[in-house]
Amino acid sequence: ETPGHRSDQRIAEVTITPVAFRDLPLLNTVGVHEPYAIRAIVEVRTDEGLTGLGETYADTAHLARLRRAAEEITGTGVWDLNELARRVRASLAGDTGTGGHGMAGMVTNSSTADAVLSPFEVACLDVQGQATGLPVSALLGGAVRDRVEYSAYLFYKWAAHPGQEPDAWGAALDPDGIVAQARQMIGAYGFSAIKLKGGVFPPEEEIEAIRALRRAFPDHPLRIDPNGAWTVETSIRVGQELDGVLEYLEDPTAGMAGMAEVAKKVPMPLATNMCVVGFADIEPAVKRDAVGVVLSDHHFWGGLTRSRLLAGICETFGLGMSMHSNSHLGISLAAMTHLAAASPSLTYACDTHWPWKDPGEDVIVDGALTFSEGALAVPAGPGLGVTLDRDRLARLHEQYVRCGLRDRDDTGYMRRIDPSYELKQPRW
Ligand code: GKR
Ligand code: MG
Repeated sequence: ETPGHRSDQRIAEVTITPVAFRDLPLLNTVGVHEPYAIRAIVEVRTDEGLTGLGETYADTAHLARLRRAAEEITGTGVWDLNELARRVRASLAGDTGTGGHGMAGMVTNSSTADAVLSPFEVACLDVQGQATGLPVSALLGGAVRDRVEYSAYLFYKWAAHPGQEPDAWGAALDPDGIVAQARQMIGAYGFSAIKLKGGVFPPEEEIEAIRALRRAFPDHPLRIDPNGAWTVETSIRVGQELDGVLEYLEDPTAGMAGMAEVAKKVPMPLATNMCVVGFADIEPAVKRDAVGVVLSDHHFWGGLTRSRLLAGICETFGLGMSMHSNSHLGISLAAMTHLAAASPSLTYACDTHWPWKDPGEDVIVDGALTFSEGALAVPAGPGLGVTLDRDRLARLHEQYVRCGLRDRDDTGYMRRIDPSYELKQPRW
């Protein structure tokens, strides 16, 4: 069936809507998640009237760049992704700012241009899919799997944000709390791999949590990610102690040189979304043998086609692939799922923050993405396969306006709660 859409459609109008959704007090090595997470929803409308969707960070500097790029890309053909990238780069000329990456200081040197390009590229692919009747996974080279596995992404957390009623997850501040959280999450979603966000408590306590998870879930691959909180020495000690227990050790220490040192001395592969964050990082990482697994993330690798390029480069050098996540909504989850489906070497279960989101809060119509046995079926309809719900979009935008949060700041929020809190890297 040919849907009969024009192949020369051009971008006629771009709308960028910042939204906020409730988030829980999840702890990490730079602080704690604020009561709201913010995202920007991008709509690209063509001169034929099709609308493609994208989702990205909404921090102030990033929003301003998105708006500048939106003006510049009007008139671009939706199939001309090279021209789209050129125009996005042109819109950033003279912009040397580094802020606005939406990652609370955990990923700071990724490419600004790639982060700005990403939601527009995803939206163009969504349009291409609608115009051809093909799912985005087909446009990326074809789905090699029809379900994409995700992992149970565990966080140490408080029972509630200060002043609020305890949430449905309760506190998780020790090994028992982490195991209880894993049981609850795996019970609800069926995940078959587990990741623990570390860097919060002394490494001995986090090792104990991993051992407790191993006892409770003997067959689930396990990972820990302290976001670079450990020295080289600590990382090596943790890696050696968890020999045979971890499937990979994610960003134990900050910086390529340290990662390379750790990689030589620990038995398991090192994974990263902090030390290889852009194309320029690949050559030094390969030369030094610093990492074994790259966590891709289309939000800062320039969109889906550039993430496929990354996957090809990783394959060439024998690097494994997994996927990184930040607090996100359904448009991102759909894009992540199409990308993972079309990336043959992405064989690890992907990260997602999805379970931490209130299921009632999203910008898409329910039903397109439903977890079963820890995986999502790859949407088979045209494009991304998700539909914007305008009432929900309006509600989450209003929430953005009301909540007043304009930049993710896990450290600032933590300091307002505990003025003695210090940012330290390495922490142990
Ligand atoms: O949500 O606190 C968090 C995570 O720590 C996130 O911001 C990281 O970017 O999940 C991420 C990671 O794997 O490093
Ligand atoms: Mg990570």
